[in-house]
Amino acid sequence: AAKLTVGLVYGGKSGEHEVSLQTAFAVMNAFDYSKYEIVPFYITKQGLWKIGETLGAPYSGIEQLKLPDASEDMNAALGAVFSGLTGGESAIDVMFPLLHGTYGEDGTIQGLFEMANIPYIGAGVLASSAGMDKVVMKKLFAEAGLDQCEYYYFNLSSWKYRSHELIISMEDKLGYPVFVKPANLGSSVGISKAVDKESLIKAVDFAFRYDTKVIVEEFIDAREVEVSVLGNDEPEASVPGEIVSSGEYYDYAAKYTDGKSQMLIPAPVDPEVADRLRESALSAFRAIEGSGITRADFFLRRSDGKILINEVNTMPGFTPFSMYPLLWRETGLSYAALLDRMIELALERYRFRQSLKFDNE
Ligand code: G1L
Repeated sequence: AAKLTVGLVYGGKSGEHEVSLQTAFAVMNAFDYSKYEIVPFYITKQGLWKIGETLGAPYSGIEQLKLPDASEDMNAALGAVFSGLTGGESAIDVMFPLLHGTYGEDGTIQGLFEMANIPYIGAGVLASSAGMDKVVMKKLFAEAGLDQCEYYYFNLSSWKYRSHELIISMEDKLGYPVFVKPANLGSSVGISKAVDKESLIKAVDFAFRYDTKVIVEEFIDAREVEVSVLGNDEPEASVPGEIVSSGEYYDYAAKYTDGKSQMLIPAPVDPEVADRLRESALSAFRAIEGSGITRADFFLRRSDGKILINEVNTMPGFTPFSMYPLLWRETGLSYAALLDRMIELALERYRFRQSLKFDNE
């Protein structure tokens, strides 16, 4: 059979540009080149697209991912990729968007692929944007009956004109300490902790530098556990893993480290707790109408052992040493097998949606 052409899209305008390059390099090296050929798409920090030659083998180093300046040929090749916009057939069978943040993870690049009629891996437009907005996500979780921490949110104009009332309501509802975050960011910028009114005001002003909507969450003394979910209409959940901040860790067999913290895989929790975590991860996936993959992040409250959903991530860390693939490896699915499955799921979702009628013909 002919090889499947996978478009690997990486780089991007976000602060995660370098992480994206490293991830793209890992993914590129894991593909089975007897089944796939790769077309690299590099998005520069300025947001410009560059396309590379079709690859039958991985690049030998990360630097090669930074493609040369655009040429006429390159622009023609990009035109062929997006020929679906003018009624043609794309040169790409499936796109793999490896992009973090407000340009790529929030549903915009998924919308571009939808309009160009190209299948793509991972969450669709709705789940991607819902997963990027902490407030929308919490509302969907509440609707699905998932337990979560207490929170409060407001926009910039309420803060400008009614900050006094907001602070009083917040203090009543959440107490201190609290975490203050921009509502719309995937990464950790703009986040700070507040312990009293003065630091709360500072934290809110700081968060408003990154977004026009801010969310304030109660502090929970809890363990952090995560579950990987894979699938479309019948998703499956991995074993849970635990994140332990350095210092807390002492002795555990399967430990991995990502620099700042350690991962315990599987998480040392009772089988009954593990089952409930997996069930909740599937509910969270369904709540945001996920497809392909998501990582569901939970708090296990120390005082009473209660499971609280924190968030889902439709574009989790994805090197072979990241939590998402490691949890699948522990569950019996290798990194390469995971890539195969993600591509299958992308094509399955595309075919299913193709068969729907989108107009009144
Ligand atoms: F497309 C998938 F599979 F959904 C997908 C896309 C992006 C999975 C994981 C990621 N992750 C990232 O892009 C990143 C967090 C490594 C970018 Cl910085």
